[in-house]
Amino acid sequence: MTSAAKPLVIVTRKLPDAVEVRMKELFNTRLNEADKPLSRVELIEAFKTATVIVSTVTDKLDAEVLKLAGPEMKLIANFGTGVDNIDLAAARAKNIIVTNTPGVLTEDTADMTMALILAVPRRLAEGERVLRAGKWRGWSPTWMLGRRIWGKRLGIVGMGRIGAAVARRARGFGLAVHYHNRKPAPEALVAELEATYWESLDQMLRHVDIVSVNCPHTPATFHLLSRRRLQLMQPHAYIVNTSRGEVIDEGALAELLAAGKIAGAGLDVFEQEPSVNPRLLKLENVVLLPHMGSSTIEGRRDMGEKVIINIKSLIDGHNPPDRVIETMF
Ligand code: 8YV
Repeated sequence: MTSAAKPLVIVTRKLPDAVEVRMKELFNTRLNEADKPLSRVELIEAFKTATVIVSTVTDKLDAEVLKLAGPEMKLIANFGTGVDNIDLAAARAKNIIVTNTPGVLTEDTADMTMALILAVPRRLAEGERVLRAGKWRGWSPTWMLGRRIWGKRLGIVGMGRIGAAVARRARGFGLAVHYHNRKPAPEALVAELEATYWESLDQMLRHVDIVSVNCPHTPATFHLLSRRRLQLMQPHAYIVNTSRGEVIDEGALAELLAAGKIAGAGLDVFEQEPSVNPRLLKLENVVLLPHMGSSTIEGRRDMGEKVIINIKSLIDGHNPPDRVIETMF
């Protein structure tokens, strides 16, 4: 087959070199060397001409964009696990398959979550800021005291792959695992983690010392951690989020942190990325990261590999292995 006869694969962002090289070998691939996110007009144009779009979290693929997809358009191979950037119903209406990259970023994201669980109560970023600013006056018995991790209760919101990976790490740090999920986790996992299931998120929030948000963002989880629920947390409690900003009411969180109603927060994700609520930026008791949860060289390579397998499967007439359907969420 000549390259011209191969289906067109449009990649919206710059991917690791090894992934791009392989994609060019296999497909008629249009890359984004400049890594400048596509404008809405460019996205629509891409959907009109391509057979496959490789999208990322920074592409908003809503009903308007999808409705304008051309007859060749068959697959959105999302480079990422979360698919809240894609209107799945609109894709289905156009018979466009959606795939994601589950599994390969579980451990990296869990590591980053654990890093935040440690960093916030132990005031890691705050201490570093003081030192770099040249304001460290030397050791003191009463200065820069954080809170002990060992022996505390961790409440995981969403016991999926990442939630379970966080729980495994947390146990090594002496945390008792509590979790809220739509349904109890499989028995073997509960036994392994000695985890306590809370059917009521409200009740769990009242009882834990650290909350970790690990559920996907869906219409059902938008502002799951609402102002009312955040107010149920104990004033000494902390919250970390490596999932999606939209799961927490960010404005309410900033207010409660500033008022001392919540002790601290570790956030890797935000409601309006790359904007961050300015009130959060002023607080010392928060650690703020620029959506780095899965940012490892190995993780990005594995994500690319998954994307390639999904595209290749479709082109060869097979079912892409990581097909996403709305009822999964
Ligand atoms: C990805 C993520 O880097 O996979 C996800 O859901 O949140 C990130 O870690 C991003 O989505 C890439 O599209």
